[in-house]
Amino acid sequence: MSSDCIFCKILQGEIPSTEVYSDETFYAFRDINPGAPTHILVIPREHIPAITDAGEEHAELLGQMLLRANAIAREEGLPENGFRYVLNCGEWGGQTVFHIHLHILGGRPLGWPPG
Ligand code: DGP
Repeated sequence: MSSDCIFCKILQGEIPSTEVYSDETFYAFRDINPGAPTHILVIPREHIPAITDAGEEHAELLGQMLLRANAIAREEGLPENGFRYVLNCGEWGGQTVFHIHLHILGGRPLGWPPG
């Protein structure tokens, strides 16, 4: 846990969020500023600031995060038409919260490349 991390505060229940999924390893919730009709963030409970901070010891965690996201995407009915995973990294990558989070975006056609 990091005391100045917004997502750690969400995990602790100090900041309210709309839960989509929760277990001992992951939490998923609706993005406060949705960029698509469905916009969910999947986060590990472990505080890892950015994907580039992950090491070999996180390989299983990161694999499980993608599989969890797949399950959530299926629950949300996204695979039929297609959807997108986004993992922003660092300032130029658009990362604003420094606790790894996987965006699940869907529910409309998505443009490419992103801005
Ligand atoms: P990124 O730009 O990749 O770091 O994405 C951070 C996302 O987190 C952004 O889409 C907005 C979302 N967000 C930031 N603060 C909160 C919050 O307090 N609650 C929720 N639900 N989402 C938040």
